Amino acid sequence: MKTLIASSLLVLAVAACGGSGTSSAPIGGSASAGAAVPSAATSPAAETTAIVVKDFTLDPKDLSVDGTVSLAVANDGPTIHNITIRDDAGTVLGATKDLKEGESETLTADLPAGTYVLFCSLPGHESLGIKGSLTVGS
Ligand SMILES: [Cu+2]
Repeated sequence: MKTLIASSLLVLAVAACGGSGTSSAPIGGSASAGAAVPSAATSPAAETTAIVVKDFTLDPKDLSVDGTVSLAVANDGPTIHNITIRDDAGTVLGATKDLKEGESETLTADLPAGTYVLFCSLPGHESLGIKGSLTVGS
């Protein structure tokens, strides 16, 4: 009897967890904003770099940018991931939201020249391989 109760609780817990993870409006990655007006007169430094995060890899893993950091992060795998930037001291300097498969977000940050870590802040994901480096030039 005890084990029966315990296992039904477990099923409930698993169901609740799975439910929150899968229910979502079908927001596709295809809805492009298309509002960016290219203007040569304004800051030419914001060059966007595309990053694909997928279970459990980051591509590319090592990035170098000059000027403003602008990363177009796309999740191409079934596991939710974010991309977070931290410095040597462990201070978080920017992050995307948690992206589901097919979602994307552009992460911009104005960082001093230096080397930073890119990683997913969800538990265990960094050690599983969602980790890379970001070198910011002047
Ligand atoms: Cu992750």
